[in-house]
Amino acid sequence: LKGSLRLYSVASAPLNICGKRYATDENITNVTQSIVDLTGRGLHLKDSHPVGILRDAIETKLNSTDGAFKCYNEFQPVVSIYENFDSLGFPSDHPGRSKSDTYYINGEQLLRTHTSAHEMECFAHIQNGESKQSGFLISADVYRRDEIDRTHYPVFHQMEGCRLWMRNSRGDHIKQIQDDLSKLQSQLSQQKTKIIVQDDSSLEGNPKQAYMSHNEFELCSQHLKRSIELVVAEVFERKLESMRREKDLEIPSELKCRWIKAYFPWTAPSWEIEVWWQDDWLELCGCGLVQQEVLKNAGFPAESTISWAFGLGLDRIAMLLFEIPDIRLFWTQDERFHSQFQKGVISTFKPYSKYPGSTRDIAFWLPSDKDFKNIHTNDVMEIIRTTAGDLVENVKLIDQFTHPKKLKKSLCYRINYQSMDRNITNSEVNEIHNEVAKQLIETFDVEVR
Ligand code: FA5
Ligand code: MG
Repeated sequence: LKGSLRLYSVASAPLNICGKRYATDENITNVTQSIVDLTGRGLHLKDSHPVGILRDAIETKLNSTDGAFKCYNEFQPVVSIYENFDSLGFPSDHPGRSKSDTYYINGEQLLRTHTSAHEMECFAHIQNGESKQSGFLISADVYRRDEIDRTHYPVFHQMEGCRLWMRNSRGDHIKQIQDDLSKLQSQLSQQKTKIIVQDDSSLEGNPKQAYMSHNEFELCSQHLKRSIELVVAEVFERKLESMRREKDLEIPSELKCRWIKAYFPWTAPSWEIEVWWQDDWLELCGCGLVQQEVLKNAGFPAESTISWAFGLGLDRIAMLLFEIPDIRLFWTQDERFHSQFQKGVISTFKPYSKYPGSTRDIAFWLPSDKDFKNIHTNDVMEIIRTTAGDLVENVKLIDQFTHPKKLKKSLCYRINYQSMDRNITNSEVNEIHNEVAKQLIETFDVEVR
């Protein structure tokens, strides 16, 4: 296993991330320089970048009802393991913690895998009076080790949203949530696009927390669901309107959504919302009522609050709204991309050119003394990403088999090389592909077939 860590341990030198230095640990660090290079780009802050335009549209809509949300958009990507996992009640064996899924900097710090990592801190700002608002939105870049294709990139963007009410024995908060909910409902009814909701509200296997009354639970979860539906109605309405303008098509004015049961360690009950879009269900957002444990960690006395949270992925929605065919385009520096978008406008991306791709296979025997499971697909992806950067469009494991006599295992990956911005020559592809092979041999001791 030692060998497999060599590439990831970016020497034993400290890492410089967004202007700060972080100690590394050769047994833990798996952040590569190519990932460090993606930190601090702040795409969600650029008001004429699709991700930034979408963030702005959602913030504006959610704050148009009662201005309850304080917006945090500049949190740094390095957080503690405590903030990302423990404070949220992640069990110690949760798969999200594994090194094959998460970028670790050292034994205490990592690149956040979701914006929920900042929930506790923002709740604490409400608790200690630093924020006078009863809710907040957090938008940021998040990092996950993952496969490589047109909808997956190791960095994407999320928006976290939370709302909180203080409980009291007179039940003032009940009146407050009712008022807040009716404002929300009237706003939702003014949207031109009607949301048709499927909601199997069964709580089987997804129970409410015992401390809240059924009425509190109902009001708070209605407020959560209507808030998210408002976002969905607004965002898709803009898309439907631009389709009406730009395409001569019969465009529906209804949108089908469904709420389905989910599980998150720090919310109960939990749900996900999916939207029916171009003949498929698209997952947009996870959410739920916040567990008392998190609010206690933020300084609130037990059972003194009732609160909801959601976490929305911005990139997939932005790809759909702006008709962006490949997620790598968000990261390009090419002006032909950036000049197409302007603040506040959802427009359709016009591809400036389609550059041909070039496919190469790489097949190799795993070292016979090593269990096949020791090489995680995400580790192979990381090597390809580090070596070829944004010139990889797609990687697939296309074949694996075990030789019956030699008891050796073979894997074959198919890599499609393609640039978003220019033509790449055959000899350039060959050179990169050879380098990928070399890195696989050096790191995993494999035998290329
Ligand atoms: C979370 O990250 C939770 N933190 C969400 C949450 C917040 C739940 C608050 C409860 C309360 P999940 O891993 O499902 O959950 O990601 C949330 C959303 O991010 C998804 O619904 C999806 O829209 C988006 N997303 C997840 N993975 C990717 C990816 N690889 N690429 C693009 N978008 C993604
Ligand atoms: Mg999910």
